[in-house]
Amino acid sequence: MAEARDPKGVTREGPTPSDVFSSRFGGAATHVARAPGRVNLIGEHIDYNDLPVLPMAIQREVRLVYRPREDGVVRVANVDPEFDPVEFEIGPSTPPGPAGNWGNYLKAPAVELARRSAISRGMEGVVSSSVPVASGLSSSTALLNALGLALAVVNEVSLAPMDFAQLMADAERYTGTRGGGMDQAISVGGRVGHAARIAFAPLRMRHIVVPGDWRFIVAHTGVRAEKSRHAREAYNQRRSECERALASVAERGLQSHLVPTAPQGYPDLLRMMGSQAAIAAATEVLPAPLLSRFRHVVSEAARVDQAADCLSRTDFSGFGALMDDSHCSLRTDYEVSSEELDDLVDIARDGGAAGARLTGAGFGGCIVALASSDTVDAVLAAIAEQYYQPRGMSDRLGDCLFVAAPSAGASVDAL
Ligand code: NG1
Repeated sequence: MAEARDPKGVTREGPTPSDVFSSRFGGAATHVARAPGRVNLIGEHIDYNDLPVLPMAIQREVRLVYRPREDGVVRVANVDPEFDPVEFEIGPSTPPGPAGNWGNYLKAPAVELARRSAISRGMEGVVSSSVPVASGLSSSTALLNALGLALAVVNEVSLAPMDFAQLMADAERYTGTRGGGMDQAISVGGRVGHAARIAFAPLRMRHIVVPGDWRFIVAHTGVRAEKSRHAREAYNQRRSECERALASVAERGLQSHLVPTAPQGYPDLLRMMGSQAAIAAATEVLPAPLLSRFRHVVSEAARVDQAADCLSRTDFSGFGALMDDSHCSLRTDYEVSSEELDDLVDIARDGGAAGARLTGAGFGGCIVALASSDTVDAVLAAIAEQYYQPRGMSDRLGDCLFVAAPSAGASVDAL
């Protein structure tokens, strides 16, 4: 046993990945694959509607130390004893384990790679992670990307970054969540010092510099957003509500000759009708709660483009105001916030943040708040004193509260 210090300074008691590797598999790992988590700055619950989002990769990451195997077997252990070791044979129809099992996030990329190319080499490896689980920071995708990248390298499958990200997005649906493609794309394509505007169908990414004096604070409610369990149902339900809303508004558009042909998805609908006419048509045909879901999707897409502009022009208060509007829309129209998320958002704003919002899927997890290099300490102190202290969570500050650093995407290195 030793004190393991990951490269980002999160200190954990327990065996190091190399200790676990040698005791479990003998010898030493040959490579390390790493994939970062992400914080979404704005554009929530719209990636699965093929509308653009604006996240950045963060310094918290999943690391997988591994050694290739000549057979098609994958054996993976985790330094965290909460997660049992996993072993399976690579194949296009490897069945998933029970819902919520972390092994599904290891099988997912293996199955998807096996469906696309005849991969035959496996690996043995050990996972460690500094991305808090079920927090809206995309820990599941970081795990999936790290294993997927390792298997791609081991099998000499070479893909352009966005093609690989799309493959990983398709892979994640194996776990039962009908997610969008934001997390896989930013975890693959993140760039130091940059956020990225990501657009879909086809997947593409435009990096935008994060001004040097902007600080994005991430604060965890302490409530896990278990998307692999109950929150998955709520998430998938939102997605099907969006599909139903789109179908009704598109039909209305056709009937009233507002669109020449049936729109193929949200981007098409908005291109043909414009946001205002789309919301007006929705108001005529959609029942609650579909109307409010639709209003969130359309208004959030507009906010992403305005926010990308604010970022490019270093319009700090403009960006903050859009974050506030996004939270309001997620709380009232999309109904994915919680009392704890709302509390944290209020505390951050009252403490001097330019704007704050829930980030990720919601139902618990984290908020993101925008501060400047001058106000960041005051905002951090307000959150520590008013949220964590009264809840007896002050000893968990290191895990729950941090300033996100715009970081690089996934990579593999020889050890
Ligand atoms: P998180 O917060 O990691 O559960 C999920 C989806 C994203 C996106 C956001 C909401 C997955 C892997 N991730 O993220 O695609 O839809 O919710 O904006 O499904």
